[in-house]
Amino acid sequence: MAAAFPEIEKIRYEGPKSKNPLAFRWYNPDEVIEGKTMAEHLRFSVVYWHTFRGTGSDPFGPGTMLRPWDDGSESVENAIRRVKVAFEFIEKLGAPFYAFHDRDVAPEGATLRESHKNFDAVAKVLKDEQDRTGIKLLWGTANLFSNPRFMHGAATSSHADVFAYGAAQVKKCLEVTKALGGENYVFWGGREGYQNLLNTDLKRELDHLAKFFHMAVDYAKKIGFTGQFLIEPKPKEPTKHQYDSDAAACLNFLRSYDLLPYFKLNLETNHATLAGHTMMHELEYAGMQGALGSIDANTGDLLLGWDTDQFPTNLYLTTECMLAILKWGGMGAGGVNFDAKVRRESFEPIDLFYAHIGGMDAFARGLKIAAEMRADGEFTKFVKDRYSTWDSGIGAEIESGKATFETLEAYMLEKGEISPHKSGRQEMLENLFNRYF
Ligand code: 3MF
Ligand code: MG
Ligand code: MG
Repeated sequence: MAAAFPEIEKIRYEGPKSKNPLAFRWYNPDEVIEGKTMAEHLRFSVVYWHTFRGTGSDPFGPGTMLRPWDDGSESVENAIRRVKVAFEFIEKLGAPFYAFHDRDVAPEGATLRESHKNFDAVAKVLKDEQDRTGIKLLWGTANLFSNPRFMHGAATSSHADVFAYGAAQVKKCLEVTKALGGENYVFWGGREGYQNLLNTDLKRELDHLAKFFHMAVDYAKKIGFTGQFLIEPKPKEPTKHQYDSDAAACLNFLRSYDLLPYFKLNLETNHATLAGHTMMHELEYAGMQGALGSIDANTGDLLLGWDTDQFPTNLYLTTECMLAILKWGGMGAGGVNFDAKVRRESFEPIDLFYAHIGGMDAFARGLKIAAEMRADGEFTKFVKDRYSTWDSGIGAEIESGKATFETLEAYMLEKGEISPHKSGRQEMLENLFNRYF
C-alpha cells in the first residue's frame, strides 16, 4: 500500500529555536525530568475516533475532511486500510500509544455475531501493526452510545435486552483489548443518564450500572485481563444529566457500590469545564484519593458551551495539569490521550500532524515548567506555611483526634479573640506563576 503521508518524515525534536512547523520544539522524548524521561511522563496517545474516523460533520452540514485513503464504505477492507494509515501516522508522529472504541476500528455488522467477526479480523491487523511498530494500546472501549438501540442508555437502559447487548459488546471488547495488550479499559458514560426524571427510575438505573461494572470486573478476572479499569466523567451531552458527572460523583458511586478498588478515573479537560470545574480541580480531587488514572487531553472554548474537543495549546492549562499529575506521582498505566479533533475547516491530512505536534509540545512545555516550579518549591512552601498552625499545638491535637468540642471550647475561652491570619496572597502567587513563562 502506498504511503498516506508521503511528504511527511518522522517528526523530530529540533529545540525551541526551530521554525519548522513539522518539528517538536519542546517534546524531547529522551530528556529526563524528575528522574523519568518525557516519554515516560507523558505517554502520548492518539485516538482512533476523531483522528481516523472524524469526518468534520456538524448539525448544519456533512463532513469536510479530505482522507484519500478512505473510500467511506463500512467494509472490513476499508477498515484494514485505515489501520495501516493510522499506524503510519502514529509512527511518524512518534506517539507511543493509541486508543479506540470497538466500532471505530471495525464496522458493525448486521448481527452481533457478524460484528464480533469484523472486530476479530481488524484486531488481527492491529496486532500485526503493533508488533511491526512497537506502538501500544493505551486503552480500548466499547461504543455503547451510537447505535439507536442505545437511545435510552446501555447499562442504564429501561430495556433489559439492551443491557444484555451492551454486556456482550464489552465482553468481546475486553477480550480484544487483552489480546492487544491494552494497558487500561475505559468506560465513558455515553447515554448513561437521563433527560427527564418523570420517566426515569434513578435508583434502579444506578443499581444496574453498578451490576454492569461488577460483571466487567468479574469477567476481567476470569480471562486474566490485568489492565486498569477507568471511568471517564462528563456532566452533560448527550443526556441532560450524565450519571458520571464529575470526579466526585464517580468516586461516590464507585465507593457506594464496592467498586472503588477496581477503578480509577480518566479525566478530560473539556468535561471538567462543562462540570463547572477546572481540570486542575478534577486532577487534584482524583489524585488525593489515589484515583488518578489517565487523561483525555483537549480543551473547550470559553465562548462555546459544549464539548468542542479542541487540541490543547494553552500553556497555563498544560502546566496546571502537569503540576497536579507530578504532585500525585504520575498516572501509572495511563497517559496523555488526545481526545481532540481538528476543526471542520482544517480538512487536509497534514492538519492532523500540526494538531498533535502542538498538543505534544504544549504538554512537554507544561511538564518542564511544572518541574521548574516544583524544584524552586515556592508554591509548596507557601501552602505549607499557610497551614502551619496545624503542625503543632491545637491544630495537631485536632488532626490527631485528641481534641473534642469541649477541649476546643475551653481553649478558646482561655485564648479570647483571634488575630487576623496570614494573607492569601493570591495576586502575588499569580504573578509568581507568570514568572515561569
Ligand atoms: C465524549 C468522550 C468520548 C470518550 C470515549 C472513550 C468519544 O465526550 O470524550 O469520546 O472519551 O467514548 O471513553
Ligand atoms: Mg474523552
Ligand atoms: Mg469529550
